Amino acid sequence: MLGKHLRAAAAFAASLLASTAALAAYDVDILPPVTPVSHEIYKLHWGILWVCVVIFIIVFGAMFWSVFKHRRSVGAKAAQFHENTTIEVIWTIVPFVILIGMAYPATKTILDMKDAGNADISIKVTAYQWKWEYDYLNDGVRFFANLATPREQIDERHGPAAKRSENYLLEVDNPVVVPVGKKVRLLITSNDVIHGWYVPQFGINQYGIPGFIKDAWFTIEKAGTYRGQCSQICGKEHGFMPIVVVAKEPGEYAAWLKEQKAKMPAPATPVSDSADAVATTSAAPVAAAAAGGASAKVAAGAPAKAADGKSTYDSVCMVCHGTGAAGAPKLGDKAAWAPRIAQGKNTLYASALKGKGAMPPKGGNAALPDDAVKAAVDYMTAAAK
Ligand code: HEC
Ligand SMILES: [Cu+2]
Repeated sequence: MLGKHLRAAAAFAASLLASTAALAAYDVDILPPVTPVSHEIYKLHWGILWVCVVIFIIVFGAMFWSVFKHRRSVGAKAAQFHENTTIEVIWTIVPFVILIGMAYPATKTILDMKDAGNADISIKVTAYQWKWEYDYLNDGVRFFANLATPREQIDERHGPAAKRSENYLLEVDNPVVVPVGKKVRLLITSNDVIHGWYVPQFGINQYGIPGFIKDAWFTIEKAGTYRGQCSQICGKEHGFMPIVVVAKEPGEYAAWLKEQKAKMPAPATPVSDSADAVATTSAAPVAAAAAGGASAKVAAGAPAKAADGKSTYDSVCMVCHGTGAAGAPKLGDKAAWAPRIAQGKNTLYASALKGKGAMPPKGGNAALPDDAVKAAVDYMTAAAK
C-alpha cells in the first residue's frame, strides 16, 4: 500500500523535474535590451520585481508567523489596542518611501523615452493594412516593408503547410536599415486604422494613429537584426505585418543609403520652357495626359505628350514595380515579365486599369487617364524585352 503511494509520488516528482529541465531551455526573461532606454527599462523591470519579492516575503512572512504563533490551540489571547501612533506613522512612511524609490527612476525613464529631440535621422513610419512604409525624411528614401514569409508556409487549405522558415512571420522583404550609435527618431502614423510599432528590444511600443503623428526614438548599440510585430489588432492580417530593423555600422549604412537613393525616382524639377521637356513631378504626367485629352489646355505652347510612359511609371508605378514590392513584377525583370507579356497587351492594359491581385486599379491613382496607364504598361513591357 505504502509502496504504491511512494512509487506514485516518485513518478510525480520525476515528471516535475523533467518539466523544469525542459523549461531551462527557455530563458525566463524579457528579450535582451539593445538601446540605452531599453537597458533602463530592463533594469527597472527586474529591480521593481525584486522590491515586490522582498515586500511579499516580509508581509506574508509576518502574517504566517503571527497566525502560527498566536493560534488558539496554544491559548493565544488577542492584544486589544487602538491608535498606536508609532505603528501608523511607520506603515505610512515606509510604503511612501518605497513608492518614491520606484517612481523616481521610472519617471526618469519615461521622460527619456519621450525625448526624441536632436535626432541624427528621422524616419516617418506609416502603417497600412497590412504593411509598413518607411520614409527617410532627410534622404528622400522611401519603401514598403511587406511580410516575406511565403504563403505556402501559412496556408493549410491545400494540405499541411510547408516547413516553416526560421523567422516565420517575423521576416520582411525590405527591412528598415539604421546606423549603429546614431539617434533615430521615428514619426509614427497610420493610413487606415490604429496599428502599433512594437520592437521589444528597443523598448518601443508606439501606436500609429490615423491623423496623428507620434514619435519614438532609439539608438542601437550593436549591429544586428531586431524583430517586432504590429501590436494592435488591426484587421485580418494583423499577424502578418512584422517589423525588421537592421542596424549597420555607419560606413555600411552609408553604402546602403546610396544604393537606395539610386532606386528612388528623380527629384522634382521645375518645368523648363524647352519644347519637349517633360517634368518629372508627380502631377506632371497626369497634367500632361489630361492636356493631351483636352487640347485646349496644352501648356505654354509645348506639344505635351499625351501619355509619357516613363514619367507615369516614375511617379505612380515605381513605388511597387521599382522594387518588386508585394509581388509586383519588377521593372526590367525579364523572367517575371515574360509570362505576363505572353498574355497579350490587352490583358496587361486591363490588369493595369482595373487592378489585379495586390495591384490597385491604375496603381492606386484613379485620376490617371487611361492613356497614361497604357503608356506606362508599354514602357514597362519594353523594359523587360
Ligand atoms: C501598390 C503597388 C502597385 C502599383 C502602385 C502598381 N502596381 Fe502594377 N502590379 C502590382 C502587383 C502586386 C502586380 C502583380 C499582380 C498579380 O499578378 O497578382 C502588378 C502587376 C502589374 C501588371 C501585370 C498584370 C498582369 O496581368 O500580369 C501590369 C501590366 C502592371 N502591374 C502595371 C502597372 C502600372 C502601369 C502601374 C502604374 C500606373 C502600376 N502597375 C502600379 C502592384 C502595383
Ligand atoms: Cu497593424
